[in-house]
Amino acid sequence: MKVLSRLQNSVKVNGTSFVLLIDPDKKNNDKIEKLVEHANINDVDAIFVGGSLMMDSLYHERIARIKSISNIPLILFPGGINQINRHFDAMLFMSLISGRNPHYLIGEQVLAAPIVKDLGIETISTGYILIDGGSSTTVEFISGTKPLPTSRIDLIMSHVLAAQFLGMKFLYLEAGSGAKKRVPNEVVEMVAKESQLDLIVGGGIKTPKDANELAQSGASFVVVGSAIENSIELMNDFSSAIHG
Ligand code: 1GP
Repeated sequence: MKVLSRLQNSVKVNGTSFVLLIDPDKKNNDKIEKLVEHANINDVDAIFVGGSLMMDSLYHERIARIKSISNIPLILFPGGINQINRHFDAMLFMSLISGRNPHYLIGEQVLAAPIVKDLGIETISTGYILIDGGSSTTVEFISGTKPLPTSRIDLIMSHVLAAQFLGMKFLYLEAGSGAKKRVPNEVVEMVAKESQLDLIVGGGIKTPKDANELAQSGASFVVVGSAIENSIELMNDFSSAIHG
């Protein structure tokens, strides 16, 4: 079964899925194997791998290593085309629709498309929306786009509906890695209620309680990166909080 159908079925049957985000930068070199081994036994539904910046040239070796020890679907959450390789089971084929920088709306995708076809990686069409998380984030800086304010639910909903009408499968509400404030429950509730997209929520989710609230609010996928990178022993608590 394709990764997209597998993930969607799991959400339908089991409710909200738990996604572990691994930043494959060298700062995590010693941690990566541990993270994957813990994920294998803590009911993690998918692993996203991605980051805005890579500070060394060993990225592709790290992905090969992750793939070789993981029992979980490995999905590229791309920061750029240089992160594509044959080790992924699928990739989020994303457009940063909350911004107006043409390079991240369609430029990167055009450069990536022939490589993706050549490698035969499954693509999951995803609308990516940056939401203000109370601090400036790397993704904001690199993409040169401003996040949408949480008070402008009309603006957020217009972007969400545009993604739906364009035929995207997933909608990623992103506060940015390490954000001060995660996406608020009310925003997730509204988007889940008013759209038919599978909703991924991530950025600044610091506690299992936060993750549980987002699952209750209607997120299909809750993504946790930094909090688990900092305290790997929290993985099991996050898993229980998200799966309910
Ligand atoms: C970032 O949504 C992810 O793209 C995860 O963010 O590292 O803050 O969990 P954190």
